[in-house]
Amino acid sequence: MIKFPDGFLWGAAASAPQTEGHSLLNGKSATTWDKWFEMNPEKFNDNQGPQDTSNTYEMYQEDVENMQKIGMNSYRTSISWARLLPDGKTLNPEAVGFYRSYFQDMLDHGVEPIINLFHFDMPWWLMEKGGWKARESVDDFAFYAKTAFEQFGDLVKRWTTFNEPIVHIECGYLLGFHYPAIVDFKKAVQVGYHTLMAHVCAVKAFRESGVDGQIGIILNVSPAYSRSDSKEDMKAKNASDLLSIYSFLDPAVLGKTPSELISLLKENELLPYVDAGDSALIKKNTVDFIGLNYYQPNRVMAPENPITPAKTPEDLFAPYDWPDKKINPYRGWEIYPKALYDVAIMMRDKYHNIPWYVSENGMGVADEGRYKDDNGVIDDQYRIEFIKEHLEYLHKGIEEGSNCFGYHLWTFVDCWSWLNGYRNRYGLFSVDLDNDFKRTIKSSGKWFKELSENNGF
Ligand code: BGP
Repeated sequence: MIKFPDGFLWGAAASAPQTEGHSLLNGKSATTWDKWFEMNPEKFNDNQGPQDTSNTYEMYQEDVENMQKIGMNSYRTSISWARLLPDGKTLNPEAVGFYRSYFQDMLDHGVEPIINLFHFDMPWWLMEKGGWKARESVDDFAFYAKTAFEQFGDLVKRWTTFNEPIVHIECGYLLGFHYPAIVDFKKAVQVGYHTLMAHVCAVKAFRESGVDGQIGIILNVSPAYSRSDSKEDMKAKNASDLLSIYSFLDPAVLGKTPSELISLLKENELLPYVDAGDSALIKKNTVDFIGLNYYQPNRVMAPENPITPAKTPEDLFAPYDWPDKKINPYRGWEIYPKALYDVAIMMRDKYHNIPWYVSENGMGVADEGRYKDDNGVIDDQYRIEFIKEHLEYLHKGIEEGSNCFGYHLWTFVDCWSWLNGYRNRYGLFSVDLDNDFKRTIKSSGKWFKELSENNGF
């Protein structure tokens, strides 16, 4: 039997835009997702836009009961900035009422709400000013954060500023999966820098608010593994880790951007504009804990014909097709559980063993209806296997001293996945989009109850 430390968090993660629905109702203003869907619905799987998602806005009470039923002791979701402050300044009382009852309900059912502030859902009014490209976004975000601490600080004891900042940077400014879907490495770095400063200023606002609790940030971690240990391949690995992991983890935990990253950006003419006083702010406002979302490693090799200065990250590290990889064919992501052990050891050794948790891990599968048993329950044994394999490696890391305090699955109830709509399902509960969003437990949901009751498996 694999046992986890006492008080370990067992739960799941989701976000406001992917679950709430009521996207343009109850006083919420548009985000880039609402606008993009209005402009280009054909980009979204089956024309599934952000308007209804999983209807948690109306169904949260049932959801919270289900959380308790399957033994979840914690749940991470986000507040929608555009719902709380539709114009960036004015408080929406309906939003305050909604979130207060949602969070209170969780507390009443023994589920700790861990609340995140930004999950890829840029308000449209801010995008019109340039989004994270504009320096003023930093102050706008700090004001939003302060407002959230004031309104919900009595209910929420663990806050996070951003979910996977690297993703909105990459997907919006390098890969075309998020609005504004442009390819511009230099802009991507500037957007990243302002995101970092927005995070730092939100941490500052938290410390100044006097609210009791802790604050952290959630980062996606795709540790790089190189084709070989040749000097060139190792350089590629290092560039990948610098850009995608250390860029946020170092300043968030150690209060400093790595000097190697600064040199890399300089060599490639990518240095962002910074304000005097920023480094002091970064140094002072480090976090209490870290959330790490782990889905897949990054296999890399030295690029064959790199261009300097680099036009895209692929000029610094090229993708390597590892012949032994195991793939989740629906999402196209490699399944490599051992990385969780490597990450645990990285946190122990490189980040002074700061408390951290697995804030997302999970497996998206298309067309899950085919796995229904005679009782109409999706028998997702593959998901149970996936979780077990990852937990085994996580456990090994904890046994060797890594300070991990929880595991959250992506996700609790099937939710909307950006351009992928409802194609891949991740939940412990399914959602029937043709039947009033009816929730039905899957085999993995039943198994999760045993997992949390036994604090292991
Ligand atoms: C993470 C995001 C989530 C979620 C998940 C699954 O990167 O934080 O929002 O979407 O990945 O990925 P996807 O929905 O793209 O399949």
